[in-house]
Amino acid sequence: MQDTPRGLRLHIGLFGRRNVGKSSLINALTGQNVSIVSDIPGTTTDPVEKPIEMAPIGPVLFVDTAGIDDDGALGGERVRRTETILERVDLALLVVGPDGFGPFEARLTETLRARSTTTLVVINKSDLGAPTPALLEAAKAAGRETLTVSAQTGAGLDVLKQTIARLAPEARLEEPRLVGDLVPAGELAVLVVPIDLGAPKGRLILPQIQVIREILDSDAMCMVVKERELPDALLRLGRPPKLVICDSQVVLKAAADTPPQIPLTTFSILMARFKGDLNRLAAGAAAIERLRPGDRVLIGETCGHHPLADDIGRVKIPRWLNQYVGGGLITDVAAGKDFPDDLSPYSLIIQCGGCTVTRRHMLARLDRAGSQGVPMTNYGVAISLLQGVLPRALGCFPAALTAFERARGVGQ
Ligand SMILES: Nc1nc2c(ncn2[C@@H]2O[C@H](COP(=O)(O)OP(=O)(O)OP(=O)(O)O)[C@@H](O)[C@H]2O)c(=O)[nH]1
Ligand SMILES: [Mg+2]
Repeated sequence: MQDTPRGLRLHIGLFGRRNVGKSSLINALTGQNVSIVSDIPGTTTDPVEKPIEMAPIGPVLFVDTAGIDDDGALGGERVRRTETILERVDLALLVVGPDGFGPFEARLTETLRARSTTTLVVINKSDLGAPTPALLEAAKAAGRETLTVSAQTGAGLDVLKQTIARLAPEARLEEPRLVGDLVPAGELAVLVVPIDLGAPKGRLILPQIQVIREILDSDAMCMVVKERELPDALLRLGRPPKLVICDSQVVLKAAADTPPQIPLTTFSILMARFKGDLNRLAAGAAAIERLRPGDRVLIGETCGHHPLADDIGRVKIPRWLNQYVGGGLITDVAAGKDFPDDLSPYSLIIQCGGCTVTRRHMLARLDRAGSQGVPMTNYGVAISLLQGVLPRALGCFPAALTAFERARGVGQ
């Protein structure tokens, strides 16, 4: 895995009416033929993503979208898909043509403003004539800054790139640290990584790599062992580690093998804090204790991986949940970027770690669940609860533990 993961790239989305030149602009900005361009409105039907290195920002992900002024059933579905992209971009380029602003741009602007997304208005096709004062006025009201460009001649594109670079730090949602604050310089963490059939061939998975990297960045140390070697590894150490971090699936054994005075958590709980909001996800886990046969649970996956025979989200978690509840649960899976708008049929949502998506995307899901009153947790928090060790695994996050205990109390 040499490439920067998508979830760590600045997401830049291009939005606007059909035919304004969004795809042309993405091609001009990336210097590549990323997206199909034509003079027929509605050329881009599905979001197109292009990861590139953009000096001086670094790794970014451009997302081209379908024009959002469509009518009719097909248009409706496209509009919906484009709007889900709105939720997860850090920076929005609202592209308009010479004929300027209409109700569609107004609606886009409103949504972007409600989400506090940094928005640049890009007036394209400047080669056809200078924008009118009325258009400039409307653009000023809609975005943080307005730029006039021509994707065709390249005019204004350098300034646009510089503006994107300047606004990138403001646009990016700050991520809390993954682990560095828990393992200070000079300290040691022991990582417990099972190598089972589910482990990818010849490599470690993203959260494990990210944890190792951040520990090294903190000038701390780590020791990586499989679950069977953990007791021996701990015995060999002259002084106890600052933290034991294990895969959720071996949390029961790791908790039993780690002396209680040594803090223990899971990779998945670290990801819950990094990508989402651990306090809300911990509170959401309390809903597991209230599940009854016949209830419906939504499993949210973000990466759309090929499911394994004993897949964690599709097989193991539903099985453990059913054992916990006494059977009869209905579980649905929302794979990839699709996540239902209407969450009301669900008593609980269990979301994967989200290592391939941005923090903004995870928070948007949490907000959607929260606004519909549906509790949401993640795989790792749920597994630790089902194994009966959640309070232990949340030991180094007192606020999350309190949120969990409080949510438990409310439900009783
Ligand atoms: N004159 C001029 N034409 C442009 C410019 N940028 C794009 N076009 C043309 O405008 C038409 C639409 O361009 P696209 O890039 O496909 O527009 P889009 O916004 O992606 O359109 P949809 O995918 O349908 O939403 C094409 O014929 C382009 O060649 C520009 O700067 N100047
Ligand atoms: Mg297009």
